[in-house]
Amino acid sequence: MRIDRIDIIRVKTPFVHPFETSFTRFVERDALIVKVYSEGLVGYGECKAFYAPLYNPEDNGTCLHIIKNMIAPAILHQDIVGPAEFMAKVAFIVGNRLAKASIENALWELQAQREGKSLKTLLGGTQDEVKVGVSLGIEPTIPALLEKIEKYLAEGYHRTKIKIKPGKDIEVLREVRRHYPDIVLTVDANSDYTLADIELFKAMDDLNLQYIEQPLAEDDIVDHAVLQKAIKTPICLDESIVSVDTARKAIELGSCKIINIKSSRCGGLYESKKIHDLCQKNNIPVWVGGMTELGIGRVQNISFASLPNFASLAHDIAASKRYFAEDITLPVVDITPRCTLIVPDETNGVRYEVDTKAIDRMMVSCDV
Ligand code: OSB
Ligand code: MG
Repeated sequence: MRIDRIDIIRVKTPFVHPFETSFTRFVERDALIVKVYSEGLVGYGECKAFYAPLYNPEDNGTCLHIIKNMIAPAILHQDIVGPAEFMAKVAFIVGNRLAKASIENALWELQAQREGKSLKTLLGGTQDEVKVGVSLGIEPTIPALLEKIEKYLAEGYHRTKIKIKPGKDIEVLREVRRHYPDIVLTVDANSDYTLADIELFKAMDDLNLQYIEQPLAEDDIVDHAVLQKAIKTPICLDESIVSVDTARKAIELGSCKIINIKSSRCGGLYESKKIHDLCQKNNIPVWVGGMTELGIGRVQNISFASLPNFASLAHDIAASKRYFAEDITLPVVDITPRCTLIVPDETNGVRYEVDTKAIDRMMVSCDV
């Protein structure tokens, strides 16, 4: 497919409720949407970067620069067979995976349109619907958190994940467990601890957590291996896994028993499918992580989650209304009464269109 033109649209929209993690308190989603034009078709991609480099090393400013000044010149007016060839063409750019993934995602969309196939079919998905979990931010008080847990349990969410940070961890978790002895419960530390906190994680073994997500620093897969050997609760790596190679090393070292795959963090769906396949071979269950996506990214996550090794665990792909009052797909992503998401395919009539009017309403700037 010939790449004719790329637009980069910056949008902003408020969260319905501020989302606090160990690294920031998000009040709005500030995002880049890319629009790739090819031979009369348009493919959209959502860049998952945030307003500042607090979770990933990239942010919207660096992604805008890399897409506009490095990726676009490398592919404009060229014929590119698909995502694999795109990744080879931009391999000279070190890192910058979120920027690459946004364009890569748009190329998958274009390929789906050209071949008249769903993204699920292109990727080799096998599941018709996927299970949904909720990720809850840090709340000012335990009662406020319990209220949120109650709300999402009532909606049927299959797993409750709680963000923790030093000082707001074990007591909060014990209280949650006391109120809800049987729910599927996980925690996400977003890299805010070190091996000096090993006793804290040993204490968490009593809480029957499904996993502890990313307790230590992003580049600490050696320390994660030490921690995993010292505790029974499975460690799930998020930030540490940025490529099939980092996944292989983490598995070989025994740094985790579960991996959260965010395709954006790994440069796109092409690389991420390889991680999925590697984990399947090694009996490492995977689930699809979230980046508080708008609809375009959210829908792609649903299709990715249809791959077979994603079947056992719930995903951070909530209903859009968990984060936003307004979104950029038609229809807006919503859960079934079973708290699942139906994977769009050629036969089931589930289709999402981009709501271009909603994008226009949220737009703050546009680079062509
Ligand atoms: O660590 O999984 C994370 C949100 C922003 C940045 C990092 C993370 C998260 C979440 C929310 O946990 C996932 C979602 O519901 O989109
Ligand atoms: Mg995480």
